[in-house]
Amino acid sequence: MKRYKRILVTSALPYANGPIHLGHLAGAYLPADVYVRYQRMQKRDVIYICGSDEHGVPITIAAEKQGVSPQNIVDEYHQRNLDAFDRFGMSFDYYGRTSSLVHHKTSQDFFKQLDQKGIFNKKTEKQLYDKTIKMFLPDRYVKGTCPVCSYTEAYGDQCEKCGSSLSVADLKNPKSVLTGQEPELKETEHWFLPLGELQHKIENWLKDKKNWKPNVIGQVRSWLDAGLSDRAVTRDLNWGVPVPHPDAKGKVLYVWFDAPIGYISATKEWAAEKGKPELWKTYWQDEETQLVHFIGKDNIVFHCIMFPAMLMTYGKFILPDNVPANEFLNLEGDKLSTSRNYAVWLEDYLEKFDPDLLRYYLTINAPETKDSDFTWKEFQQRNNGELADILGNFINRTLTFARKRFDNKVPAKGELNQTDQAMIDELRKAPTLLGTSIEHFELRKAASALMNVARMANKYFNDKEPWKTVKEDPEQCATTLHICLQAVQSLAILMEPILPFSAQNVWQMLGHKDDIHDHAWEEASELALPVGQTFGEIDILFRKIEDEKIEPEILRLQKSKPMSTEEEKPETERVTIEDLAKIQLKVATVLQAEKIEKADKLLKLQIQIGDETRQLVAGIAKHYVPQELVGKKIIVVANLQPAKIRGIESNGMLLAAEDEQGAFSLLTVDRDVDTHASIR
Ligand code: B3M
Ligand code: ZN
Repeated sequence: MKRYKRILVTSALPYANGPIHLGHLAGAYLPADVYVRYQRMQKRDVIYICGSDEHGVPITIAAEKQGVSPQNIVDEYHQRNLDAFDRFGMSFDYYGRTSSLVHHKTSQDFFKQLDQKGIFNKKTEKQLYDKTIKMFLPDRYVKGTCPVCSYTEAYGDQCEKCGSSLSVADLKNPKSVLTGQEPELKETEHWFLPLGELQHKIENWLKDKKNWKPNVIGQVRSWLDAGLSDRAVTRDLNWGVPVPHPDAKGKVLYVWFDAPIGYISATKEWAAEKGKPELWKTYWQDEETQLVHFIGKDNIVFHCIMFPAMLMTYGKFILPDNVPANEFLNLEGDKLSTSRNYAVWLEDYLEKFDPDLLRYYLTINAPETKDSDFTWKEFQQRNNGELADILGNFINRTLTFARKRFDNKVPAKGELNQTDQAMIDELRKAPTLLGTSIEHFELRKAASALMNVARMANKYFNDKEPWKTVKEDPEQCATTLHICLQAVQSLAILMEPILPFSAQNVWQMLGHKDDIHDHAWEEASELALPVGQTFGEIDILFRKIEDEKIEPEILRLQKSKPMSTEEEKPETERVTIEDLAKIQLKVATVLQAEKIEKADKLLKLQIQIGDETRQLVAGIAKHYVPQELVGKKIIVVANLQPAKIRGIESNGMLLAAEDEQGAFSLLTVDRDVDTHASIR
């Protein structure tokens, strides 16, 4: 395998439209961090670049939902995600954001360069257009009836009910999500990257990628076998990098054109921050750089076909040496779903558990070649049965025994017997064993190998019986503890990439005053812990996790677990009188009604129920003007959990009826009962 002068590592830029969850970590971020930490311990020239992906429809949809601007959304989540990553031990050298000026300029330069080379094909095509708001509609902005399962709320690109991926032309009676109007087809011109014409170059570049993961090569092969087609690199959107072309008014760069360029602009920002603004070129434009993209499998086509095609046609840039994409992480046997809050959010996790426990479990259970499953029970078992009982136990019993029996210092070793030598040989081999796995992106294997070193060390401790030899053969006992302490030091170095926080803790327990990162990977085989060194504060490294800490997490997920089709409640399911009693229906009078800015389906109502006034938000703006509601008696569910809709508190829900023809009416009373009335 070619040895490069330097390594440039990137991980996929997370959309800044929501918090980070375990699926993100297992897919792209944690594997990259483990790999980079290892390369740093090998004292190699390596930089780790990431950042927020702040354009595209995911951002504008989040903004629409919350009734705020896209900039508000990205400002919030860029910082929240960066903070959460930092607490999780992600060691980026730079974490940029694609709304930055440097990124806008870099992306526009990239586009102009390709355009001046005549790379793009310009084509006119018909797209759905909402004439009410004069906006072309991206797929997620169109809803209609799914042609496969007749679900009436299917999106233009996917039906969430049957999972079919759709093209917007497939939808029956499409409606604009923003106005509810029927969109019309309107011509618009876009710039296309001619991937079809570039296919032979891409195939030629890929042909020597023999060390790529089979799941990655397999997916790329199927794209190539199907024949690549041109990809539009511009969009009719008002949020994104404006297209630098006189004919492109109102158009922005397609998010998957500008986002990968985000790796380059973030490297530019990193170099400028170091006071060496030209340094980025050494990483991106020198063949002695090994470029590695860590991503999830849904991003393979963009990192193995589209971005390399862009880099090739621009010229001067290096191409990815490897793209070790991971598969997906499932949750308690089901697919993660952010829309249903069926996820474990990193921020929530960090409120309750230490980062290293999750780093270990997501590494040893990583979805490297197939999807894997996160369960809280296995998380607990891996912590209790491996981190605590094997690794932590060995370190703690060694240090406490040496503190008690050898005056809190490292004892000198005496003559070695076969068992001693065998343990020393294992320690000498360990850095290469783990290092080779990491170099080949087999991090599950590296995590297992780390735990096996700790298993062997525990066995060595047990076989040597220092609790006996301390009386019967003190020199033998000293040799045992000397070797065990060397094993503790080796384990501290070997665990650093996966368990960085614990590694530093062990380093300090051994009495070192410096930072473990000042040391090198190979020291794990040198057994160089000095005789006579005094230990630092000794503490339990991994505490057991009790059931009562895990159960609430399991319960929370069960509540938002997606209902499988057979469990889906049939329409005619009967409810009991007790079920009905749980719902508190009340008569209310509308005191005030007003529209909500930028949310033309919603009205904000102040209502009176008995002696209480409260506010609720209702999606009735299409059917009622505010003034006609004042004084009206309506029926509300009074004991519904309060919610925030577009950032506005809504406390309750009014009842209304709508028929197939779209006729809509609020439920009300036909006689003048007052608002103290209870409904039965
Ligand atoms: N923002 C994240 C995703 O598709 C996407 C990655 C961009 S990497 C240049 O999950
Ligand atoms: Zn469907």
